Amino acid sequence: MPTLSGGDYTLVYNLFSFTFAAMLASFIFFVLSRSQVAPNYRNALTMSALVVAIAGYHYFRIFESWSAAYAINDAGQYVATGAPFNDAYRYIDWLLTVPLLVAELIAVMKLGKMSGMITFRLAAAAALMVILGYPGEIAADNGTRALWGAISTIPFVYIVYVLFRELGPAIARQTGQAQVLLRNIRLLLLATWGFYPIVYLLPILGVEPTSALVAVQVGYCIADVAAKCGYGVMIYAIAREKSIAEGYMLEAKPATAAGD
Ligand code: RET
Repeated sequence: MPTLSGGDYTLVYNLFSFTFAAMLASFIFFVLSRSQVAPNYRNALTMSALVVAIAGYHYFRIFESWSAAYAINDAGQYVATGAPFNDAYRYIDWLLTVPLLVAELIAVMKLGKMSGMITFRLAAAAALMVILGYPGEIAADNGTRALWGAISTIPFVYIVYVLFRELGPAIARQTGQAQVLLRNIRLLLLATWGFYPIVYLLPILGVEPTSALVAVQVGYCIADVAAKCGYGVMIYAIAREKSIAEGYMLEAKPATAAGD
């Protein structure tokens, strides 16, 4: 681990702390929001809650691992203690959460008979993408990083293909605002997921190792908040919209006193 300036170290430290807080808050939001949607859509919100719970735990561990990996010296620089910074937490987190994220999209679309098979294909491709990316993430040389990155891009492209080609007709069948929201969430998914390989490429693109270490952590944190919390909020909006369109009434309006 390279020696870091106080600014670099605390930037990553604070961002881990913020991301952990975002996951906790999102968990509370998704759990409480379940009752706001029709029973048919509650599974999608449960999956959002699981995603941020799993991520919250892993961010806590990543945060601890970062603290243990560095110690401040007399010159105010952060030097490696020898304790390794554990990147595996992030990949285990993705391995569990990425399949759930695609599953919740399919759950909120309510595709009927098609659901099971599409979920399986997308979830399997997502898991494969993460597994194949890991050897490159921990590789010391850029050649190995590029090789595994390229292999991992194959399932990534497959996911994009399924989302934009195969799900197109199913989205076109949805009505009103739900259709607009589903088109938007698909774009959000592409934009946020597309961010990960770009961050992964930074060391290969010649970004100097210290900056690359900091930028990769900052980049993944931002992408995780958007892809888990932001995406979960959109799933909730779609579930709400569809619940209302299907005539689901949130609890009866409280009786108001005459004259109110
Ligand atoms: C890797 C390796 C390089 C090639 C590609 C990658 C894609 C990673 C993605 C991760 C998405 C993670 C999410 C986490 C949120 O819970 C593994 C960086 C294509 C797309 C959405």
